[in-house]
Amino acid sequence: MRAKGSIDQLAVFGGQPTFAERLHVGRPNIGERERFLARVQDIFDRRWLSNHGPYLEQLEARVAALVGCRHAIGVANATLGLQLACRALELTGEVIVPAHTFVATAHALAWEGLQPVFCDVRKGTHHLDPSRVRELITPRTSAILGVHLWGLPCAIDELAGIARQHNLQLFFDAAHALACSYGGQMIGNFGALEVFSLHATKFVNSFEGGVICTNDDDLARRLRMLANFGYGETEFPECVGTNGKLNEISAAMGLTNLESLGEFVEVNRHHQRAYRAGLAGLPGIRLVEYPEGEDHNYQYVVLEIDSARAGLTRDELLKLLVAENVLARRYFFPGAHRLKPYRAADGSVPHLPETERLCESVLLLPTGTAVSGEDVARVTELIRFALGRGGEIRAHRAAARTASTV
Ligand code: T4K
Repeated sequence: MRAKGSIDQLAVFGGQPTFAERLHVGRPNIGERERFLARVQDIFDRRWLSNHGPYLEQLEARVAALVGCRHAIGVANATLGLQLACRALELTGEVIVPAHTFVATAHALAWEGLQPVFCDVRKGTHHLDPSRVRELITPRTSAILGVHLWGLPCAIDELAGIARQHNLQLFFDAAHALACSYGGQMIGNFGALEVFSLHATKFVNSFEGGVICTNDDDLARRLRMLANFGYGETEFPECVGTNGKLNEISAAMGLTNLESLGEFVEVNRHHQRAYRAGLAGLPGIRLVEYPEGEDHNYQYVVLEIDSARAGLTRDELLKLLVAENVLARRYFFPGAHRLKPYRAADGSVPHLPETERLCESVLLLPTGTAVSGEDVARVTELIRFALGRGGEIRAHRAAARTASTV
């Protein structure tokens, strides 16, 4: 790793990349390997590979204890978890959802024959704007699906008030929010149900996986039945169901990683602080904050770049970083409302100004246990170097372009 002395040393202009190996956003955290491998042996010895095995039971009990909820139901992934939720809640017609989210949130609805109605986020947050939610309610609306993006809770109380007033279901995509709290209570206890992701890129992973949490006994029973081909307590299926089960290897991985949760959070928190300190005072740069007094997993380092003040646009900075082997990510660009499956036939898109602004300005930086403190220091140094020389970099690029066309 080498520090840059001048802009022609930037990799984008032909210099040596700062990092010899790529730094990723979403590199998996891996807990105690020996413990996981012992569990794999156990699975082989027991010859119980799936269908509600003992490791799944342990995983579910551990998540329920962490969240403090009555039911935690392990599923194959969070997307399927959201789909099962739509079925169990018997949703119809339209569901109000943010566009500033991973496309899986919208896909889960569309896959279930529901229409996602994209809503803007509240200024200063990355979450559903309750006042805009109200405006979008029609006679066809059956539910509001909030997303706790970056593990930060959305406006749960306000959304619950709206849902009550209009007799709508309220449930949450909590893919990012395991081990996070809202008003001192753990996420997983709000709305009708909440769905966590245990995908490889999440801070606690089970390779692929998800967990649905609810305090509603009847809903839990229906969710389990739907995820198991419609089988309930009897010999024959009670309804049409699917296969949403989590296998034992995944459950063992999830369980093993949950045992290291505290350590993962600590590393994430440490990196979060180092990024904040390293980027402090840079004009046009804001790091999304994790407020004191709540539990957070700190799994995302979310940068907002105001290009007018920062000297470079988000995409210019991204290009520079990628050339240096820092694979920062534009989560989520473009907004779900602009993606092909959700664009109107006439090309029109809903008016979501705050979502558009975020989609143009957000950049996620690498964190987690695969990233070292020294890596974080180098990345912040690189960003400071680049943003302090925005004008020079643009001029250099323009000159290089002119030279190549001569
Ligand atoms: N709701 C929200 C708000 C979500 O963010 C997600 C998923 C869901 C619902 C659905 O949850 P699941 O059904 O997946 O349980 C990734 C993940 O695939 C996805 O789970 C995640 N959100 C989303 C934010 O990110 P991509 O398309 O960005 O993945 P990919 O392959 O580009 O990987 C991301 C980075 O991680 C890369 O730099 C490579 C690195 N990586 C990835 C994997 C899988 C590794 O280093 N090792 C790995 O094993 O979607």
